[in-house]
Amino acid sequence: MAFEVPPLPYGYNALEPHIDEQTMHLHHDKHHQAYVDNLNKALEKHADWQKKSVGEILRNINSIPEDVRTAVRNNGGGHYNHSMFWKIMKPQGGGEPTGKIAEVIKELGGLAAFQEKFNDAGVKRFGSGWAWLVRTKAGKFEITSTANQDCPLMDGNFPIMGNDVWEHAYYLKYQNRRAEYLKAWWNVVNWDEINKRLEEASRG
Ligand code: MN3
Repeated sequence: MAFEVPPLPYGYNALEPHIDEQTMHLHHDKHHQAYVDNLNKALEKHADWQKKSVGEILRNINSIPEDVRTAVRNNGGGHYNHSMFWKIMKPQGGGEPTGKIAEVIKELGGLAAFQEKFNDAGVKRFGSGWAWLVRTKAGKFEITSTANQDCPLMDGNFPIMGNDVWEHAYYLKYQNRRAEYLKAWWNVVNWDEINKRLEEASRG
């Protein structure tokens, strides 16, 4: 069974005006599809790895055969990160966090401080990458960022939520104004889904 791009859980225009329809089409149908195609291609001759989940592959990235490790890192990371990304957004999202994630955010200084730190991680990520809230292997919550399509799972940390700061995620609407995109993104955040990921992280 080859890896597949999951369908968007809402319409392509559902996140307007914060994320525009054309960006969603290109981002989901072209960029994510390319990561999946290239991941499948990289694992073509490695049938044992094709059976694993992409999360399992990323947690064991250093055991991936060396000839395809970089391709799997980039494209497996791209597949996992984007599969999460579509789900942690929704139309009419945002607002105050609910459930357990509200407690975590309170511990991190409250919503305004949390958003500021998270956005700062995104703005300061040079080039392409992601801003994250992770649960570290030691059980701590940290705001961080990664380069390219690297995923916190590769370091044994669990990605609770992440925002894509590659130019393809925002350039059509926001051009070079990454900070503006990061701010607007909070209007489409899906706290219910983030709570599910938090639960998954706690289960270990
Ligand atoms: Mn992307």
